[in-house]
Amino acid sequence: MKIIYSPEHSQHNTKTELSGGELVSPFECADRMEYICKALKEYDLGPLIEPRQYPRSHVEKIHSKNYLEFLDSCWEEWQAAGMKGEAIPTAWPSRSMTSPRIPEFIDGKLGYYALAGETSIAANTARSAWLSSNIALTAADTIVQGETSCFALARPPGHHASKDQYGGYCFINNAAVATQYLLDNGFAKVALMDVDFHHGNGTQAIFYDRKDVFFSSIHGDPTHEFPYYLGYAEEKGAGEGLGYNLNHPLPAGTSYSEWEAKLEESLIAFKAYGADVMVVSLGLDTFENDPISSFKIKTDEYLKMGQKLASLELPTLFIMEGGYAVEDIGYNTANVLKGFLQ
Ligand code: SP5
Ligand code: ZN
Repeated sequence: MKIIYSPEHSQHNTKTELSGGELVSPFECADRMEYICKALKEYDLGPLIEPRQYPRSHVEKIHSKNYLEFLDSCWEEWQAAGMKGEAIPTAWPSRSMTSPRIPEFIDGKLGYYALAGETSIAANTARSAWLSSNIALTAADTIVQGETSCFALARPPGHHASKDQYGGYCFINNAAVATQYLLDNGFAKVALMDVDFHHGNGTQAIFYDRKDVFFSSIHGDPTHEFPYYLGYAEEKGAGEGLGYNLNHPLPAGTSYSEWEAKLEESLIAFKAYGADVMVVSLGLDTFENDPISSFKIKTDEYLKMGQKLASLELPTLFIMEGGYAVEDIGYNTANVLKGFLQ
């Protein structure tokens, strides 16, 4: 399986994450990629290939122009305002303040375009986000060219990013950009399976009223887990998209066998839908020792996850999302791909 990767991701190297009332070193860190590359190499899973650069128009089909402009200029504006630390929002257009106006000062813009406050922005964050989307596009192109599987080894991740909001460590929704590219290049119905521990709120929102993408997610119950405000089982799609959104919120302590029963349901729904390609938002934060999550999947069980995903027998594009047990993420990721290829 071709693996699309660039070491340039490491330019997104923020120092702070607001967590538990403290500024800690970010869970979503560059080291994650080192461990993954090492394990993929050890398992001989495929060649690492550099991404190509695609026109911005592919990303503009998913994200609004004003949001992308904000992303590109945020760090300069924050610095120009004399702020000392990394860019973190502190005020939001919350339920009691609903003016549609977008503020002009960076502090107000940050709250407008952020859906959470844990994700800091610094020099090169935007650059790395764009590079990450080019990795997803290059991988999608590999599927368009006829390969039956490909892995977009990208960071920062994407599935929390919506049309015009960042957060949850995500800026550009790589899975959504890749999905749109597949639809624009010969595929008709995309099954988008999000296996990250957190609900893929951004991806769900982007495709919620569309029937050309069936989004399904298995995740920590949002009554107790980030992103809290989306990801419930009653969210089934809207308009033409009604019936093409399937959420499986699960409690803390969920084991692999309980998790797999939900994956089975999603795969059955994808088959009935008639999907001709699958995109997997591959988060490894379902691991038993993940520092910010609460499922109990073991390293060996990721082989079964890969095998199960392969049973759908569709061309499959894997896109890297979360996973924060840095020393284990390599083997967990490699096992999914190895199981898929078996
Ligand atoms: C892509 C992805 O997996 N994003 C996850 C974003 C999670 N953001 C909220 C993190 C809350 C962490 N709480 C830490 C508790 C540590 N004991
Ligand atoms: Zn996650």
